[in-house]
Amino acid sequence: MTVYAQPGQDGSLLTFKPRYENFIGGQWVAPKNGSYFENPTPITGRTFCEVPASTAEDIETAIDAAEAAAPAWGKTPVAERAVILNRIADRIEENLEMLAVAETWDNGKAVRECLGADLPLAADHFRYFASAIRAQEGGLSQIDDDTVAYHYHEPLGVVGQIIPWNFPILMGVWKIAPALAAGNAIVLKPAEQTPTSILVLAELIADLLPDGVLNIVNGFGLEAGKPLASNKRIRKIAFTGETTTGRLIMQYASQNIIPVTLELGGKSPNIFFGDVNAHDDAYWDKAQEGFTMFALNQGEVCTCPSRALIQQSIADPFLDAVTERTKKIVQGNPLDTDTMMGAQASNDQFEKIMSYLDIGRQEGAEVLTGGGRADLGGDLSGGYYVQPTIFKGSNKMRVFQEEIFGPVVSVATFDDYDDAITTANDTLYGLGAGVWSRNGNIAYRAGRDIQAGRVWVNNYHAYPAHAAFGGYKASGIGRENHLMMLDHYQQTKNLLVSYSEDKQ
Ligand code: TXE
Repeated sequence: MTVYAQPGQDGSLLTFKPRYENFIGGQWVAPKNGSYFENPTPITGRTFCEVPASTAEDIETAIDAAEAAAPAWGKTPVAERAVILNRIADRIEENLEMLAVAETWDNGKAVRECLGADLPLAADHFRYFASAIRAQEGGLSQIDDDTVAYHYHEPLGVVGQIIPWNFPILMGVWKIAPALAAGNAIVLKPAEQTPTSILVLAELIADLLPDGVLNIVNGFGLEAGKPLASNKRIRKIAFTGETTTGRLIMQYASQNIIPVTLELGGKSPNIFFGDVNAHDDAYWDKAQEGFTMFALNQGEVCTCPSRALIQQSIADPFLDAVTERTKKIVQGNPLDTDTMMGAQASNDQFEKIMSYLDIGRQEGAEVLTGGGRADLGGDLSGGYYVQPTIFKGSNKMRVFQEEIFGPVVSVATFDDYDDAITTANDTLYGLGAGVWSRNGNIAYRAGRDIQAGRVWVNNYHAYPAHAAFGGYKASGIGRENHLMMLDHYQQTKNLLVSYSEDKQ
């Protein structure tokens, strides 16, 4: 067990600056209007720094810097770009604990998740795209004996990226790594709830990148996000956030005819078929662990398995087991490596979850465990902690249909395969899903029949860089991770060349 010291205290791995600026053109630049907002840590609720409340003017300055940097970066040989991305990965690994503490303090999540997942995955993401860009090839088609069509991948130029607060560094890296690999310059706006840890990362890697290739401008959605997403000078916008905001982003982009990728909400089904207790103890245990994944990252994951569908034949023993297991989830100081669940990322999000706990009860859902605020006492009493909660009810209830984005799972039972798939697909969303069965035919068919972009079979919440991730239905457009991500950051140039010496 390790308990990391709070930033700024004796023995701490980092001290935050009291005030951060925007990162533009390789410099730290104050917002033009001189306005800042306070950033509290969800761990205690106390403000620890302030960051720019930027406006359209700051976005324009950042786009100027990105436009100046984009041509040279786009022409930098891929081997050189790959070296830089690998160096960034090394730098992340060398500073893993410091970054983990920064991320935990800004977002509230348990430090063990940052150490074990967020930051190793971030480093690996840079490595993956460093390799992917070197392995990418163009194409050649022979039109006739004398005529050849060459197909090149070209960067888009300046791209805009708007990221959420649930995995501030990792969601940033998911967008930054492929965009840089493909030769683009970036203007990125972090979420206002978690504006700081990504700046700590930028500070750490600033010397590795040419000035202006990566620019970070903080601020609110309408004041800074909209001017970025609707700017005529960006060539693509990538967004992760709420579905309603995603609709707006598409509208802005349509004015400028630029491509959009959207990672939006989810209400992911996690289906446990009747054979899960017919195997060894290890599999029974693994399936239970798969259920409790709803509490990972305090449930603030777009693929949170927030609807568990359990076959009637195993419902009683399975629910007893997972309820007991959920009660054992350790809540406490997020900087303690024994803590499994930390604080919700903001007070607004905390309030939203609390209101859904009321809605669930009012709808008649049964509370199997949890159902309220977690009062952790002491220094943590001002933080935003929620008990992991299991509701039992039916799929028509609001707690089954609306994204809560908290440590709350709604459980229903099903009779047969068709019933399970119909219920799983009875949702606006289609981002993630889980299937638990050792019957290969059931697992395969269910994986194909569920309308979701990512279906985990006999596992959940794994995010390797080389598996495509993205939504069906209202969960989004486009994919992140995997080689195919490069397509979203490149355009195709076709050179159609005649080598004919025929003079006619
Ligand atoms: O999202 P928003 P919020 C869901 C989750 C959560 C809810 C609300 O259910 O409770 O969304 O969270 C920027 N033009 N997800 O309010 O508003 C904003 O500044 C341009 C799911 O934080 O979508 C921030 O940087 N940008 C999700 C980002 O958009 C705008 C992760 C996300 O904020 C803008 C987060 C505008 N008009 C929340 N308005 C996931 N899929 O993982 C806001 N922004």
